[in-house]
Amino acid sequence: MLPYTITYFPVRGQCEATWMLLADQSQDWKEDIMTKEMWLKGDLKASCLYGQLPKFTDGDLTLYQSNAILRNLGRKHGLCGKDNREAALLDVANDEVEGLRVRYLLLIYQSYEEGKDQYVKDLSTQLKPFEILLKQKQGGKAFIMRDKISLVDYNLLDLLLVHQTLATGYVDTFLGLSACVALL
Ligand code: GSN
Repeated sequence: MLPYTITYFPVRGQCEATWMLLADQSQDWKEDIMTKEMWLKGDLKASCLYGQLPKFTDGDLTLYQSNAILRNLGRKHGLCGKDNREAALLDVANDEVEGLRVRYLLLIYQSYEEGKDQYVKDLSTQLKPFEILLKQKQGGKAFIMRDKISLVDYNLLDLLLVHQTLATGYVDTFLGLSACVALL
């Protein structure tokens, strides 16, 4: 039996960072793909604690909330820093990634036509903190925690790739960020 099962829709959405983490860490997992038609039947939604996907199971452990799933895998696979101090700094960075993800989702779902130009103009301010973190690179590696990959790098990479699609080539103007994309 595979250790992990992830139930989600056939999109990258809130699951891509988790899938990248698992693949990069050479972990196997079972994908339980939920089509819109299956979801609209309502049974699974009713059974989910918060009525939403992704749903993650590891034996008798069931989790919801993409960031909680990511952090759980981070703890299991040594991707949360080497001590409490690094774990705390990674928490800050991950919350920052989540903040930008929420802004992005609001743009896409609520104000794309009228909001895109301003959003792209503001991107340099939004992405600057990540560039500063990644520029601390060591040993030729550009990760949030210097030379050791963490759960936040997968989350950030997914977000950067999404923004590459939104504003083609824009992320390449950030040296540290493009290094992160290239290295991962
Ligand atoms: O990060 C998380 O897992 C949650 N804070 C959000 C989960 C979520 O928004 N799930 C959506 C699909 S992903 N995004 O757009 C979901 O399950 N939608 C279906 C529904 O009936 O709400």
